Amino acid sequence: MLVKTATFITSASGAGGYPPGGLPEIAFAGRSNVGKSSLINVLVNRRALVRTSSTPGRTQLLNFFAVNDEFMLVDLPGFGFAKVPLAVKKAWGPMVRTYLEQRANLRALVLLFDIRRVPRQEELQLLDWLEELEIPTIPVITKVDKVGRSHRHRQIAPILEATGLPVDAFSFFSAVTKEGRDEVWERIATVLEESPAAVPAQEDSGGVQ
Ligand SMILES: Nc1nc2c(ncn2[C@@H]2O[C@H](COP(=O)(O)OP(=O)(O)OP(=O)(O)O)[C@@H](O)[C@H]2O)c(=O)[nH]1
Ligand SMILES: [Mg+2]
Repeated sequence: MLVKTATFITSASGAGGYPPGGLPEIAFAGRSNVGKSSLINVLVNRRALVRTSSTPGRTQLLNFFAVNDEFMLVDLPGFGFAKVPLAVKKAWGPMVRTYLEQRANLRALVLLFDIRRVPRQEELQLLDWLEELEIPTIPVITKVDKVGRSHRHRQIAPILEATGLPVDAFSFFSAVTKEGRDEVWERIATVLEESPAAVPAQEDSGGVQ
């Protein structure tokens, strides 16, 4: 993917704040601190298009970024950080679920798993929603630089077991070494090529074109 431009468009919490849905979208989800924002920055070759943080729970809104004015990357709020206020924790489910249900131009969701962690209920919940709503999923195991290559397959056994997905379903990624960048782009490009058109006119929306 040749990234000519990558531009922050807007942040939103609810559907009223989403930008017009004329471009296809790829969303990124996963627990707080898993590396969603870092992955987006590596994809678009920018050190800080998306703010990253060693304090988990920083991104508590949906953030929309346009690439080449052709499609959007959407950084979804993370979940599962203990020190986040209860109100914020409770907001995560409806915020993400509403986006997944209502965003007709969503083409796929990149779901990140930390190579060192066992998936929890929220990751599995997300996988259920994606299946229910028939949203194509690109599962990515991140921070692979933290584990020696020879330990990789042993390390991911709990992820395979919890998700029920085969190892081939996952792309391995590191924001440090940039391993996996091209593969993740390829998978995104494939999804975009399969359904490049803008949002089909919707009965209840007055026909966003
Ligand atoms: N070693 C290593 N560190 C990473 C990698 N990706 C992200 N990090 C670090 O992990 C921390 C969190 O990264 P973010 O990209 O901010 O994570 P996030 O998922 O966007 O987090 P929230 O916005 O809080 O939900 C930062 O300190 C990053 O530098 C990676 O591939 N390898
Ligand atoms: Mg983030």
